Amino acid sequence: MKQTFKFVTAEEAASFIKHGDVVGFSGFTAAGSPKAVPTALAKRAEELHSQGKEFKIGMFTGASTGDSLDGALARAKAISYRSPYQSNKDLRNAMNSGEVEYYDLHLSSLALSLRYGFVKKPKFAILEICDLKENGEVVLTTGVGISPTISRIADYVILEYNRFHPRELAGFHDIYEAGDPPHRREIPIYNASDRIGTTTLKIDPKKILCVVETNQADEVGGFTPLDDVTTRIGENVASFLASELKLNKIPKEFVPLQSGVGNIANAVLASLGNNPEIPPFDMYTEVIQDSVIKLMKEGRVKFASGCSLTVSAEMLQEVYADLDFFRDKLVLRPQEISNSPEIVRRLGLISINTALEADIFGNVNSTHVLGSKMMNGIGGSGDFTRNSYFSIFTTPSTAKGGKISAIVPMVSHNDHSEHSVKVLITEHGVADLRGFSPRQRAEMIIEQCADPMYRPMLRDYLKICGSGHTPVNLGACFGMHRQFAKTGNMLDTKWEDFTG
Ligand code: 0RQ
Repeated sequence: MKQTFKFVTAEEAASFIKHGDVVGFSGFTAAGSPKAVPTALAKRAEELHSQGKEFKIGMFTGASTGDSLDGALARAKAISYRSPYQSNKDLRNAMNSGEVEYYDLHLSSLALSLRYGFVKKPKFAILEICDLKENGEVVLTTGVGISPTISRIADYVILEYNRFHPRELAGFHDIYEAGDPPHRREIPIYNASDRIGTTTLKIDPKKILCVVETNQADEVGGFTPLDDVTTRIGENVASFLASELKLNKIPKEFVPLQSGVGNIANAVLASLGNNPEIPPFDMYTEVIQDSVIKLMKEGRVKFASGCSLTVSAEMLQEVYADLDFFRDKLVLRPQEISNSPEIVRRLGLISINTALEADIFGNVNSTHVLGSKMMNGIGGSGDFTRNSYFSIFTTPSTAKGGKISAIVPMVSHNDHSEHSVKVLITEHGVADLRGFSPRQRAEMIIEQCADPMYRPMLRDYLKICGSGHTPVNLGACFGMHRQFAKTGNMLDTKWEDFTG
C-alpha cells in the first residue's frame, strides 16, 4: 500500500491546493467530513494572507461540516464561495457580511448540478475514509454526501485515512449514482432497507494524489436537554400521527418517516417512540441522530436509511461497540438517493422539518432571519416537503423570549410554499391545512398554533386585509417584522402604524 499511494502530512496535502481552486469535500454534517487537510489549508491561507498574498477556494460539501472545515476556513478568510447547507457561526457571519458568496440549493440536486456542469467542477475531492485497497476502492466513514460524484469528476483525490473509524464500517454504505437524462431510469428502491449499489466507493487509483493518515473523532455537537416547549411539540406530533392512523389516513403498517436535524427533531422522535399507538417504523431520512439509534435499540425503529450517522461521541461509541446489531438495521447512501424526490414520493414518507417562521396561510421560512440574514440553508427540507405523503413543519410559537412570533402575516422569505406545507405544529397545537382555503387556514393557524399573546394581533391583521382569495394588506403584512427592527419586540406592533 505504502508503495501504491503517496502518504503525506496534512500540510503537504494542503500545499497542492492553490488560490482559486475548487474543492469538493466528503461527509454530510460533521459526520465524515475531512478535518486535518482543511485545518492545514486554513493555516496556509493565514500564512499567505500575512505575506500579502491572495488565497481563497471555492467549495462544495455534502451539507454542514465540522468546525475544522467550515469554521477554520471561514475564520482564515479562505472561502470565496460555497454550497450547500451550512450551520457554522463564523461561516454564517462571513456569508451575511458578503465576504463569502453562498449558493443554497436542495441537497438532492447538488450532485446533479455538479455532473451537469451547472456549477464549477471541483479540481480536488477530499474524502475521509476508513479503508483503502490498492485498486482505489475505499470505505467511507459516517457520512456519504456527494463523495461518489466528486471523486469521479474531480481531477485529483486526496484521502484522509481516519483510523478513528473502524474498518468494520464496511458494509454499512450503499454507493450508487443515478443515471442522467435523457436516459435516466428509475432508482430501484422500493423499501427503506433496499440496497442497490456497492458497499465500497471505487476511485480511479491514478487520481489519488495522496493519503493523509489521521485519528480524529467527528465534531458532532450535543443536544440541549428537552424543555417544556420542545416536549409539547413532540407530543403534539405523536398524537396527531396516532389519530391519523386511527382514521386510516396513514396505512396500518405505517409509512417511513423523515425527520430534520436539531433539538426539536430529536424531541419529536423521542415522543413518537414513546407513543404506544404508533407501531415500530422505518426511517428514510438524511440525518440519523441519537434518538434514532436509541429507538432502534428499543425496537421502536426497525430500519434507518440515511446519508449520515450524525450522532454524539458517546452514541457513536455505542454503535461501534455493537456493529453487528446495527449491520442489518442501518444504511448510508449518497444524498441524491437519501433525498431523492422520486423515492420520497414512492415510499410515501411523512416529512417532519423545523421552520423559523410560518405565515397564517402556511408558507414557511426555514432559512432567513427577518428576511435577509441566512441562518443555515434549505438543506433537505425542500426535497422531502414537496414530495412527501404529507409534510409537517414544527416550530416553537415564539423566539427570543416571546419578542418574535414565529407565526406572522407573511413570511419574510419563502422556502416552502402553502402548496407544499400540509400540517403546522407548535407547542400550542396542530393546524391540519389539507383541503382548506387560505382564509380557513389563517383562522386555524392563528387559533391553534400562534402564541395566545399574539392571537389578538393576528386576528386584527385579518380585519385590515379586506377581501380577496388570500387576504393580504400589502402595507402591513411585514408590520411585525418592521416593528421588531424598530423596537426589538413584535408585541409592540400597532397596525395603524403600517396602514397609513
Ligand atoms: O437562535 O440560538 O441565537 O436563540 O433561530 O432556533 O429553536 O434552536 O431551532 O436548532 O431546531 O433550528 C430552522 C434553523 C431551526 C433548522 C432551523 C432563532 C432562535 C435560535 C435556532 P439563538 P432553534 P433549531 C434536514 C432538514 C432548515 C434545513 C432543514 C434549519 C435559532 O431546523 O436549519 O430543515 N432548517 N433541513 O432564537 C428570528 C424567528 C426565529 C428565530 C427561531 N422566527 N426569527 N430568529 N429563531 N425562530 C437537515 C439538513 O438538511 C442537513
